[in-house]
Amino acid sequence: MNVQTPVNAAKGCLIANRWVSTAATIPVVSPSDGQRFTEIADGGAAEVEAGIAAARKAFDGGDWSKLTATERGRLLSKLGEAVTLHGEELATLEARDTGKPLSQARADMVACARYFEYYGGAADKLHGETIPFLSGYQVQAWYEPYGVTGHIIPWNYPAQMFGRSLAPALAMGNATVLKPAEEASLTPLRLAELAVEVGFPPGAINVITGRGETAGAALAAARQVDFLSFTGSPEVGVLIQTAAARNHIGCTLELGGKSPQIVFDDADLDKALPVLVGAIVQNGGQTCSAGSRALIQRSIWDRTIDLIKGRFATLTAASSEEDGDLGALISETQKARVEGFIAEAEAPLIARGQVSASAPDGGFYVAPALYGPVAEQDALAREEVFGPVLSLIPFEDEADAVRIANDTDYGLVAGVWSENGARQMRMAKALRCGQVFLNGYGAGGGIELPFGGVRKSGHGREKGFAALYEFSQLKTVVQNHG
Ligand code: TXE
Repeated sequence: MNVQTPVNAAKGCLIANRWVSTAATIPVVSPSDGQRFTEIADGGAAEVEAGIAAARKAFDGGDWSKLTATERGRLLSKLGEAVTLHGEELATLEARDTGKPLSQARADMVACARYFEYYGGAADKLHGETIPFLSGYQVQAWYEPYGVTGHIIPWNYPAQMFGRSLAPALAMGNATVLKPAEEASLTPLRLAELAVEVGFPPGAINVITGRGETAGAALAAARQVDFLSFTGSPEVGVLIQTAAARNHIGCTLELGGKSPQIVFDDADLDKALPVLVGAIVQNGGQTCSAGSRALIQRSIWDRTIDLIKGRFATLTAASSEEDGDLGALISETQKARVEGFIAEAEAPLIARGQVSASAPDGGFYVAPALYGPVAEQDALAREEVFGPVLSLIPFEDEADAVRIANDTDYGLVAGVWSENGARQMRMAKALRCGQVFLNGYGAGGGIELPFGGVRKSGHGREKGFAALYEFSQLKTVVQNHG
């Protein structure tokens, strides 16, 4: 692939607007061909400490702290414009670093820019409250930033996650320290560099690349951090919440899901089926909100399978440049994990897609797989595969659909397909999750829409105004003027 890594993409960690290199580095491998093509700094406790110190300085009297909300908003909007301007360069870098199709990476950059545009506009819109109280008193409640916020993000949507996690925190005036995933740090580094170019003062955005168990753990444990935002696995989510508890600070956790799409016998299948397939193929199924379970009413089971299996068999995994239905998975480890689920599947295989004949050897490709009927207790019905594997599960009626949909430890997103409006609303109320789509499925889209889960999917809400509330704390000011 004829792609040049931008010169500055891997200069080191970005601390107080300067590149800080480390002696040790982490190799960066292209998932499309398994070849190493650059390296990133292997930051550890020292770099994390320096990043936090820079953020502290920015927040406690530095130039960042002197900006008005409107000025912060302008900077965010400018960064959004810069992302749009550099969209093709960023998308190419993202596709190479993650293995996703170039068209998907381009869509990711549109979303990334949109986060900065949205929160740029929102920065001066959270007005606080006035509260009627005793006579002779004036009471106000202010939304204040926490201070230094720590952000640990995963590898599936590095550029989008950079925007989703940082933009609302910055809009509220926090100074940030970000630890991207070691598998995919290049676009976060380039985005941080663009932030410097558009004028973010030193310390507002610090990016420390490194491994989870070193840099990530140091950031989570740091006493100088006032709030943590984490997206990743439930196992590490427990570590983050424990670290936050030790320091008596709050955190938001977004930990993935086993999200159902529920298709009733009165659904418009022409509309539903392409979305059903798209929601598991997008990003190779490596999406927290992937629709990895399709619950199909038994009365339309045979017809639905006939329609879906033809489409599934044509799905092709290809190199990011070839731009197939899906790309390579992020790593050898992730490929092995997904293949493990496929090897141990107990349900009948209905259809399998393919890997493009021109996909380079050594890439981390997995052909999509469609299974059904999947028994409710099977791993495929309960565990997050995080790959292109769709499980079809039959149900009898509305009550049965609710029971099966809610019978996992996760609860992130759900889709309901039915032409019956009253049923849609009953289902929306009964489903135990953070987001419900009625006759549609967002697979994580919608910057304006509050997003987050329950139980093993995590807690707290990102996106929309909800994220501004998450990244701020209320201070109640009571004045006696009597
Ligand atoms: O996640 P990790 P992994 C799920 C998905 C996937 C599985 C494993 O099912 O197959 O998790 O992925 C940092 N202290 N999701 O192993 O390890 C790490 O460096 C602090 C769903 O990649 O949780 C990275 O930056 N940080 C999910 C981030 O945590 C630590 C997206 C995520 O990595 C750390 C990704 C530690 N001890 C995976 N250990 C979603 N919700 O979308 C690791 N990290």
